[in-house]
Amino acid sequence: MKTFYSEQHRAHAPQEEFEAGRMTPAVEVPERVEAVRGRMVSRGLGPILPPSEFGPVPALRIHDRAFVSFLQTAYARWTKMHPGVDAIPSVFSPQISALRGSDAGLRENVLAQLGHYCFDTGTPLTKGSWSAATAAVNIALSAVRAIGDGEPAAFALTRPPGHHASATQFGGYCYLNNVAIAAQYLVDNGARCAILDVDYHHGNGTQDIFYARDDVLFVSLHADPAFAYPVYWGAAEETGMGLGEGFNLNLPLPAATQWQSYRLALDTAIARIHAFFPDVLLVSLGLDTFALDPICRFQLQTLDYLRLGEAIAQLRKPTAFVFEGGYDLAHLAENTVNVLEGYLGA
Ligand code: OKP
Ligand code: ZN
Repeated sequence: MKTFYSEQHRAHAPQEEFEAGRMTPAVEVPERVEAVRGRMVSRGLGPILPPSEFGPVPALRIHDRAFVSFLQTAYARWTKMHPGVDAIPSVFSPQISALRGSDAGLRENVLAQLGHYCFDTGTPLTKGSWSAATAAVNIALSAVRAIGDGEPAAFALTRPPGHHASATQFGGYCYLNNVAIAAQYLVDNGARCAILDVDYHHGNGTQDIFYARDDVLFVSLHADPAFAYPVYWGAAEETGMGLGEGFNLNLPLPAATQWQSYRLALDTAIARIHAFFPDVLLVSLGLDTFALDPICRFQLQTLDYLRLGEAIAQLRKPTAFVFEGGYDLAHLAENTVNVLEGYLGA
């Protein structure tokens, strides 16, 4: 299996995020991807290749142009006012129309723009965020291009992750939606595709992007937003709208979910994907469902990830795995590679 990877992710190294009223150490750190890369090498899982350059157009098929240009330029503007600290919003754009201002702030003021283009305080925009995020997009695109060129499977070792980013907002450690951009690239090349999101957190950005569409199926297993991030999205009743009604399937699960019940939900997900008849499967591969994950509350074990890979292989579709979350540095690499080895061994 071909893995795509770039060192450019290292430029994005947030130190702290703001959560629950205080600054806490960042968990979405460069060591994550380096650990996985190390294990891919030691297990001999195939070549690790640099991404091709796809230019700005594929990301603009998904993301709003003003949002993208904000991401590209915001840190340089922020750092003039706040040298040496990452950009985190502290004022959010008002939602109640009667209270709206003139939007004048949005034209010039980077703080106003931050609160407009970001939906949480946990996603610092750092000096290297733009360069890492664009490399991650190229990695995801390279993986789906490899599939288009006839590879049965590919692994996009992306960082920062992408599934929380919508067309117009970043958040949840995500800036550009790698998996959505890759899916759109496939659609633009005539392939029908389904996205299976197995990250612990609901992929609200991916859901939002495809919510009114019937040409990309989104299926997600995740912690119930009643108790877990991203809190506003991920309920079972979110089934799509308009043309997209019935093409969004959320399977929220309770805290302390173990493999036995996870597997039942996975069977439901797999049956829905099967009925969609995709040409290509994209997997938003988060490993934060692991029992020892520091920020999550599921109970999957290391060997369960072999079973997860085997279950995904049952679909018998060309598959691109796109890396998302997973924060227990001690086991992340083994768990990730177990999914891929389970898939390849099935
Ligand atoms: C990104 B990905 C919970 C803090 C949540 C944001 C989590 C983003 C996860 N105590 N902060 O889906 O793994
Ligand atoms: Zn996650």
